[in-house]
Amino acid sequence: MNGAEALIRTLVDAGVTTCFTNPGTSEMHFVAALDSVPEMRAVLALFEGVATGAADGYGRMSGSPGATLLHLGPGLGNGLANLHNARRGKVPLVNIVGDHATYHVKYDAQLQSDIETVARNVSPWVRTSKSTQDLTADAAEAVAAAVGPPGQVATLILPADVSWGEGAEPRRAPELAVPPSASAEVVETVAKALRGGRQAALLLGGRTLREPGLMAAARIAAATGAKLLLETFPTRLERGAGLPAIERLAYVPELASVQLNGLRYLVLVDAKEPVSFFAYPGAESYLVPDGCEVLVLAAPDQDVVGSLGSLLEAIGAGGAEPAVQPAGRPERPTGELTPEKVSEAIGAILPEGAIVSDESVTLSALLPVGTAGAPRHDWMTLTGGAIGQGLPLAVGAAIACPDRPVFAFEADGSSMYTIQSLWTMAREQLNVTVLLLNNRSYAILNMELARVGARAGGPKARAQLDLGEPDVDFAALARSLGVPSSRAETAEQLLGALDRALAEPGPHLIEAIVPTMFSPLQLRAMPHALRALGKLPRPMAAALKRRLYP
Ligand SMILES: Cc1ncc(C[n+]2csc(CCOP(=O)(O)OP(=O)(O)O)c2C)c(N)n1
Repeated sequence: MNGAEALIRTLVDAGVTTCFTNPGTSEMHFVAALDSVPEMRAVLALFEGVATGAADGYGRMSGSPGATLLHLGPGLGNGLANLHNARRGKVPLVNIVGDHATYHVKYDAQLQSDIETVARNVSPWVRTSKSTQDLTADAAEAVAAAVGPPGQVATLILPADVSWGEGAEPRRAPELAVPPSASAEVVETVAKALRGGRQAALLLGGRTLREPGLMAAARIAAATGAKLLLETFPTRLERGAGLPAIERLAYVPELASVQLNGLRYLVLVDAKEPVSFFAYPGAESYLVPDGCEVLVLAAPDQDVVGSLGSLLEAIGAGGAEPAVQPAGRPERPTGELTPEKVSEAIGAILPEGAIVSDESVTLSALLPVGTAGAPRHDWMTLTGGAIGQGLPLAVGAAIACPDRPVFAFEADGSSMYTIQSLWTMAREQLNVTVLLLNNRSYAILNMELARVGARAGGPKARAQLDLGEPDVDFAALARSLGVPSSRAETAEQLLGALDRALAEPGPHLIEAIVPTMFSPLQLRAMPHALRALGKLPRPMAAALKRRLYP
């Protein structure tokens, strides 16, 4: 066997069975070897950011690492933003990056670059394989590193001669280590804090956001009166009727502060201490209130769900009745489209078992509201804040779960970073409904412009945030990439298009023309209103926060 064949066989034996590719000359032996290992599915992406984001979506939904095949430093660099999102989401991912043959490096040919330095930013495990004989052991180690926990990006750099060299043998991945649970002492400390009758909250993240973790946390909350919060940008959240409906920590730090205000204990379970997404002049970066003690029940490298189970037992809350979301859908909306009606329309149709990739940016505060009581579904968010993730994530999720309907709620500006995803959806005939939310603006940046205290934007500043002139015709763009499309300006048109998309197999794009969430007047008032919120009495601030950010 040559190196490439043995490498692919090793990956498949370790459970890595899908590779999202954008190859070049240095990866040709890998490409040629694909046909010798039928269990490996290879999916072509027309930009590396699509390949890396799709591998992320695949990993989130299958639980096994997705692989990429990228072309040297520039190819890896093109895929970096979505690898960053995968890193932040603690998603297992194996990056295979082709390189020049080892003996060619010294000539500094055109595509020569320092691949390891590019990789290091997103990938704690990086290795350049030195020989065909070492390659499969390196690959097995890469898979184990990617799986974790915590899940991570592992980058295996594959020189062309290591790939084409003969005499390689497939290797089995090492047994995965069993992650440790929280110690009895930690469990007792947390149980004591929760039982003490003082204001306490559990902040849940990462792998706790599936049914077993959510149910255990909801029972603990029912027994102790502790508050439950979710991290702001979950990697994969199970939600809907019958599951605990837990408040997400708000993106806007003033609103998050209202949620955290008055806490005596904050218990972290696979989550980080809350900090503001950005710094704003005169505002706090660290959001844990003074006088609040942070306790870590379980860190990302531990058995986080098992640790919640131990806490449940220590509290004796196993029989407690968890508060769960009742079933219920909004009425089908009618008339001119508004952000609220988009949320209601989705809530009215979201089918059982749907998978949502949410990159709706300003609308992402509203869309979860309409869908709260819909049948059970999974919700994936922009874990690292680097836009251009939503469409590739939907590609990967649809490949991981071919029997489930996938939705991409996608803001117009963000979509244009990785719009090539539509072509892969068409080629692979993926069951993805893209709801393209077109407000012809980088709307959230208008809000940020007001909030950072920059002076009111002049025409040049405004032009950097406006996406009109020319308007992108997303329906036409989708058709040109092979995806059937339609445009909706009313709620009736949107619902009709959603019904059609669900009835037919394969991908669809619905371009919804939606006004921006905030008027210029609201934007101007926002910084003052948010500042005033912090000065209100706690119950009043909390009630107001719920209206602003449900
Ligand atoms: C890779 C990357 N580039 C740029 C940004 C900065 N950025 C954040 S939001 C945004 C615009 C979002 O606009 P759109 O997707 O249309 O959503 P809207 O705000 O209109 O809802 C930009 C450019 C980013 N977060 N990530």
